[in-house]
Amino acid sequence: RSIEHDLRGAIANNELSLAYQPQAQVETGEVNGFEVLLRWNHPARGNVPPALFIPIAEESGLILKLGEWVMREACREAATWMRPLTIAVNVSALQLTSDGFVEFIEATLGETKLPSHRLEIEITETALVRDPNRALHSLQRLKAIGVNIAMDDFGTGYSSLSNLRAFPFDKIKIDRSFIQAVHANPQAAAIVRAVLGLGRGLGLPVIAEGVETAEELRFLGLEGCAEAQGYLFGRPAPIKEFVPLISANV
Ligand code: G
Ligand code: G
Ligand code: MN
Ligand code: NA
Repeated sequence: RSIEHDLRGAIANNELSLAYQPQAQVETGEVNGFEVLLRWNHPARGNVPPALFIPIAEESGLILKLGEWVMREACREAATWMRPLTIAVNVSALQLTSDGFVEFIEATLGETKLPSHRLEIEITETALVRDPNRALHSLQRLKAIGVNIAMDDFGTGYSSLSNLRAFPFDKIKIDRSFIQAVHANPQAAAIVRAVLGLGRGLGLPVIAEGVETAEELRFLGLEGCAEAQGYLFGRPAPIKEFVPLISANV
C-alpha cells in the first residue's frame, strides 16, 4: 500500500495528531505561543516523518483536507487555554491559494471562538512563488481580519528581500540551519546578525528556530533577537505535556 493511499484514510482512522512546540522570549524565557506540527502514527510503519508525507500530501492535493483538519484542531485546542497564547500553523502553497481558504479561516475562528490575533500562519517563500497574485490577495485579507503572518525558514528560499516588501509579513523566522551553525561558522553568525538588523529596519519581530543550546540563546540575546524556538525550550510534544504553560497563574 502506498503512503498516499494510507494518508487518504489517516484522518478517518484517527492516525493524525498535533505536536506543539513552545516559542519563548529570549530575555525572560517566558513562553508566548506554540508552533503546531502535524504527526502521523501509521498502524504498520509507526511515526512517519512530516518531511516524508507532507510533500506527498502537497503533490496529491491531500494537503487541503489535512490542512483543514490541522487548522480546526489547533484553533479548537488553543481556544480552551486559560492563557491567551498564540498558535502558529504551517500553511502550504496549495492551501493559501485555494478557493475559499480565507473564508475557511474566518469560519474556523468563528466556530472555535479563537480571537484572530492569536492565530499566526507560517508561509515559506516557495508558497509565494506558486501563484504570487493569489497568495498576496489571501494574505492581505487574512491580515485585514487580524491573523498574523510569519515568513518561515527565512534565508533558505530565494528573493527573500523583495518578498518581505511585497507581502504583508508580521514576523520573520530565521531558519534553524543558521542558528545551529552560529558558533562554528562566522558566516552563519553574520547572516543571523544581518537578518536581525533587517527585522529592526523593517519593524518586524524575528524568531530564531532550532535553538538547542544556552550559548546559541546567549548569542541571540546579545544580538537583540526577541524570540526563540527549539529543543532548548521544548521538543514538539502533545499539548498535555505543556499543561502548566497553558493554565493560568504560571
Ligand atoms: O518536526 P518536523 O519534522 O515536524 O516538521 C517537518 C516539516 O514539516 C516542518 O518544517 C513543516 O514545514 C512541515 N509541517 C509540519 N506540520 C505541518 C502542517 O501541519 N502543515 C504543513 N503544510 N507543513 C507541516
Ligand atoms: O516549519 P518548520 O520548518 O519551521 O518546522 C520546524 C521543524 O524544526 C520541525 O521539524 C521541528 O521538529 C524541528 N525543530 C524544532 N526545534 C528544533 C531544534 O532545536 N533542533 C532541531 N534539529 N530541529 C528542531
Ligand atoms: Mn514552521
Ligand atoms: Na515550514
